[in-house]
Amino acid sequence: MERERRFGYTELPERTMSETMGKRVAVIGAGPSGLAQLRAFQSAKAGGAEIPEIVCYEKQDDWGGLWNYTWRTGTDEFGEPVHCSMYRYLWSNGPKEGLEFADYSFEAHFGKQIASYPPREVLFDYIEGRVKKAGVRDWIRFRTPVRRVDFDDSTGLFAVTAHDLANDVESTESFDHVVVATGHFSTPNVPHFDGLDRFNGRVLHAHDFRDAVEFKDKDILIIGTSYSAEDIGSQCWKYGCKSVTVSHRTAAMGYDWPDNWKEVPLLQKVEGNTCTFKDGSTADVDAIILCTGYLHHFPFMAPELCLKTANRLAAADLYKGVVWVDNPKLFYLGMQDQWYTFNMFDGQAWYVRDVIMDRIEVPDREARAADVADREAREDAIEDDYGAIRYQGDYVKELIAETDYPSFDVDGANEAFFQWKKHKKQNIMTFRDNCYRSVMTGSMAPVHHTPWVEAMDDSMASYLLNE
Ligand code: FAD
Ligand code: NA7
Repeated sequence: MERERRFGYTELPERTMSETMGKRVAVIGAGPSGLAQLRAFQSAKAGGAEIPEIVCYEKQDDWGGLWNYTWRTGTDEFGEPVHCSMYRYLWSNGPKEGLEFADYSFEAHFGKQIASYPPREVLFDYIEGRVKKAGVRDWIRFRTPVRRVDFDDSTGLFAVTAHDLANDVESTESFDHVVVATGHFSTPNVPHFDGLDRFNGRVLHAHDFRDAVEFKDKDILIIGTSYSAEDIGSQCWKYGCKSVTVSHRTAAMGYDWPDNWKEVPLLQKVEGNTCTFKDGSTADVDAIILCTGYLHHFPFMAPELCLKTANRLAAADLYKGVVWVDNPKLFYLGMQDQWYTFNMFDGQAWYVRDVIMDRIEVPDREARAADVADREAREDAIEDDYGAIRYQGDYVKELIAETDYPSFDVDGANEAFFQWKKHKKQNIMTFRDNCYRSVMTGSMAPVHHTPWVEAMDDSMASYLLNE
């Protein structure tokens, strides 16, 4: 062990070279994207194909990625940055009919159709159900963060260095392919505002928000106008905060908010508890929650392999949204801004699997770069959110058409998103009371037994009480 730590190299076991096409694949992360990759390979194996040896490295002690909730913030018991950005009482912010797996429906998992906006624990259970059934847990090395990924041009192999935290051993292994599936909503983007260092209350980023009850009877300021801002503000309102002020950089969200909400321009300065905004207006607040998004952050990737992209639909430097333009043996999953999630990750994972298994040929570098440029140009021409949903739906269609991932009615899933947007516009505090039809099974979701504003219990037991 000591030798491994000092010299940092473990020989590839001979056994593996004679098995499974002789290839080894490292999957980094066992969240929804990484698990999609494991399920993709397992489904090929179940179909009789010889698959590569798969090693999945996971930093946390369980799978599920962001859906694996922890009360911890900052660093964990090993001094690692806490991955979790989720919080208690989080219910899906979009309809489940848009994210359903095509090979494992909600009805198949729960034995009945369930309402359309499940809380976190319910979605965790659903994600876990598919991979438990697939039997891929043994492929995962838990509590093993990847520290470094390098590529050796002379051997055509990656060297992946990982730290087994429980045994405190660092070692390096060789792989033919690396799939990075570490997510991009975990490392907070934290801007500075004048006077924050002297603010007489709590300042936190959405990444560290865990429980709205903390803000009961408080006046809160939220910076940002996207999903975290909207949902954390709504949670705090639901659990009894005194007022919500939302400060925007670009534009207000413009929903018909409750009376104790207001939307204001960007924060300029903080003096004591008084916040001054760009239009000169002020608000006295007890806490400031920075819902200012996240950074794509891959400190373990060698610079020439490291994805640098804005949070957009056409992520930079990824052919077909997944293949690293400069080295097609390297893949990134789930790096796009997300309307579609779980079934898009599946489309990506099945595609990556087939590239690795030589079922799909990747074109030369010039064609790969042209593909990225085309995706960017088409994204730049999108006019509104409806266009963005169609764009990402088309991407899902494109991927699944090239593999044996079960085809599904993507236009129908788009329609669920369109309805969701309309329902939010109608009433931002009741949109989760609506239900939609599954494009996988054709059945309609039941109306949940309790309107979202009154449902304080987010447990799975409570959610599944629906007939
Ligand atoms: P993650 O879920 O982030 O998983 C990445 C995994 O990689 C983690 O398990 C992590 O521990 C591991 N990892 C990270 N670094 C390393 C390393 N160096 N070595 C080894 N392992 C590592 N999507 C929806 O569809 N519906 C929602 O309602 C919804 N709500 C959301 C709410 C919040 C607050 C956030 C932040 C996101 C939400 N999302 C939602 C989007 C979310 O991005 C996806 O649902 C999904 O979790 C992305 O999966 P992933 O596997 O790509 O990334
Ligand atoms: P997003 O969707 O990336 O949004 C980030 C928000 O933060 C957006 O409104 C930005 O405003 C705002 N922002 C970013 N930097 C600043 C600065 N410097 N000042 C003011 N405002 C800023 O992140 P979310 O956390 O909301 O959502 C991420 C995921 O979590 C998502 O998939 C959800 O499902 C949950 P802009 O509009 O750019 O002016």
